[in-house]
Amino acid sequence: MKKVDHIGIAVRDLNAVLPYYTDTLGLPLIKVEEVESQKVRVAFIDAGNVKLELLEPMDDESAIFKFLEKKGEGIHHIAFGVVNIEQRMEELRESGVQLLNDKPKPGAGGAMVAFLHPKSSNGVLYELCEKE
Ligand code: CMX
Repeated sequence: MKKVDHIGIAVRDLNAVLPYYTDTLGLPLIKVEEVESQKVRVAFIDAGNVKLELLEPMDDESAIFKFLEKKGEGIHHIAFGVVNIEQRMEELRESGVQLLNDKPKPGAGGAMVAFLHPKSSNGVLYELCEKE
């Protein structure tokens, strides 16, 4: 793993929470985008050494919708930057880690992403993310 790239935070209403981050906490907004493959609208916030990814569900099929229903707003996942995602996935599989994707999927910011099941990561949903 290179380092933590971002921390994912589930929110019900992106526009409603953004001023807390940008005005109250005074953190710069990097960008807002829709990630069709994950059915989420996301905002990336620059928190210095790490980014915060605020995730709003686009519909009730989104994993974030289900998370909000069960657990409410809060920290959803931690994403590690990796250099070669396919290789890293294979190594983790060989170590007995359960992956939630067979292959990497397109994620936010043009990255390729894959998730590790929280059941095989001691209760934490981890994401691997490879950027060009
Ligand atoms: N962190 C930690 N544990 C989590 C979790 C999370 N974010 N989401 C679910 N869980 C736990 C549940 O609490 C549950 O545990 P218990 O059985 O002890 O109650 C277990 O995982 C299964 O949860 P579930 O609600 O029955 O299963 P779901 O159908 O909600 O699936 C998960 C959960 C993680 C497999 C699914 O959300 C998934 O495939 N996630 C990967 C994709 C994703 O999260 N996309 C959104 C982010 C996109 C982005 O960053 O762009």
